[in-house]
Amino acid sequence: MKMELPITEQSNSLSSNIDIQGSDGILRILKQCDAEIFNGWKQHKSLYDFASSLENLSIMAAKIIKNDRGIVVMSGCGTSGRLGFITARSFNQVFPGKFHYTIAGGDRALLLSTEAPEDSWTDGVRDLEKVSTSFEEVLFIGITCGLSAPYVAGQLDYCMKHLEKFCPVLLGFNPVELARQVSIRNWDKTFYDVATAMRSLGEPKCYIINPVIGPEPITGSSRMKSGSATKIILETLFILSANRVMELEPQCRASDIFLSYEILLRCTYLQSKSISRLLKAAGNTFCTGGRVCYLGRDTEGILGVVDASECPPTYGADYDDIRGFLQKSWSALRNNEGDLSQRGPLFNLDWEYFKAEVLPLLSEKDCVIFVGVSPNDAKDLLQLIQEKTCTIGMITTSSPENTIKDPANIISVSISVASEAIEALLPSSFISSSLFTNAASSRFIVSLMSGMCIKWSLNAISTGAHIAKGKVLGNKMIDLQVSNTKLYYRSIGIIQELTGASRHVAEKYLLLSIYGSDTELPTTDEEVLSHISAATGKPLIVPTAILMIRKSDLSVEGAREWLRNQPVLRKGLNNEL
Ligand code: S6P
Repeated sequence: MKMELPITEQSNSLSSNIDIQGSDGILRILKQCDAEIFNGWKQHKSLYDFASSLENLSIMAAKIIKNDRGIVVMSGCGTSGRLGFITARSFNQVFPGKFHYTIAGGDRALLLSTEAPEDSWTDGVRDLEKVSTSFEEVLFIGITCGLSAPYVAGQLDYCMKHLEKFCPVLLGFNPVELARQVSIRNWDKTFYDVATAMRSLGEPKCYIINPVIGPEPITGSSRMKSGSATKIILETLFILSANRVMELEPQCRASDIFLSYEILLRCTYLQSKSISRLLKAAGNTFCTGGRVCYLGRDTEGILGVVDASECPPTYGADYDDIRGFLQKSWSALRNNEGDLSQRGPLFNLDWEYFKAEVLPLLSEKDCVIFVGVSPNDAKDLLQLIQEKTCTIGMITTSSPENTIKDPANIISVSISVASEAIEALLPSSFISSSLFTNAASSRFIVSLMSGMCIKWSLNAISTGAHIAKGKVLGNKMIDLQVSNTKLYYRSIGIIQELTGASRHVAEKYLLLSIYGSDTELPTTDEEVLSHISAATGKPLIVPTAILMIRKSDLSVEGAREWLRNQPVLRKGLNNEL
């Protein structure tokens, strides 16, 4: 029997021709796909159906936050881990020291894609034990959009063995039936086993928050809709919890908060015209061999760094193709391991580093985008960038009465946040709490809202620019890195789908592309892992395999040469695919 693909790995029918759209068309499709976060998908339970579970969970969270020896831990791999980190960082401003995170691969993974540690369930357990050891009560939220990451499975299983201390929560976007059933190295459990065990235990011992929000606009790119929904759910949960801890009346409701985010989505796409101009500029930059730099500060700047960090595994991008810089660097991140800038140039985030090392290399081919900061607030730097004649953009948010005036010669995306969104997210009682001053609380809520709009805009720009560069075929990423088991099997699926080849042939050509010569198909998990380590860091693996199957007379070298001359695969094959 053929297994149904998890919804997070399915192809979205709304975006099947996204690769041949211009920038306006790309924006229109992304808008429709993002709307599914709120509208739901087919017969499945939608975001709004989880409102009451989140309200119940917020009672548990509030109890744990009030306990002197209680903490919240959020954990995940790749984007999921980064969003856990960002949420912990934000809510520590409200309840200092209460929010913690673990991320597969440690803090280096906040910046660089280290996809391999995702496969280790034991690393997950080790990291969770470390962060939770000196506490007596822990709300653990394991984020895995695909219900698939072994790192998170190990942690959830550990929590279930220690229910006297942990309340485990699984956050993801597939029904439990579609949780991953692939075996996990050195373990007798699959993700599916863990998820079904959680389901049997049920609330209030543990929670599964898994609305179905429909497939991603770029197949499998969970940084997009799933990442946005993760941010919405976590923020909703902790706004509700903060209300409870502060014993505020009236308590706000989860569905009202969801509605605010829905309004924010509309506010963002009302700026489609200007986002589209910036997307086009970034696309032109990539097509002419230039680089895109985000310059941001605070949470918005971190979202820029995160958006850039996701492009290498998703599109095979080079780390310098698109890179984020953050004012005040690591001290602004407030991460577990502190300043990592000594680890090498890729760990240098600071604007000062940008000024000294990157700015001198810029030219008219390049594009610099200010994120969450008006270039007028960085006048000296702006002038230096203007002298380099590169394209300059900015993305900011503001309340309607406080709109930022667009500076000349800058492609400006200025998202004006509707007051209805602010009102629902900012319950009056929240403002008057003694724990949080009025000004601090409204700054906090505005930064959550602004972050959401900025995430949607940046995702659209970086995705659209890679589409322009030919890194998407139909709606499939075709130059992904083959750097963990999920991506290995996803690559085989993409090759099969785009060539009609059997699974056997698709895997054979994948290995041919990795090694440049015929290789036995793996029969054990260990062999799969060694193919993954051979593939890690190698460019154009999947497009090369596709091309060799489609043009049967091409050698590996011939296919690579062909791709160097014609990076847009569909165009090169005269729309045959
Ligand atoms: C996805 C991103 C990846 C995933 C990571 C975790 O766009 O590139 O880094 O976040 O693989 O996936 P999941 O399904 O466990 O959240």
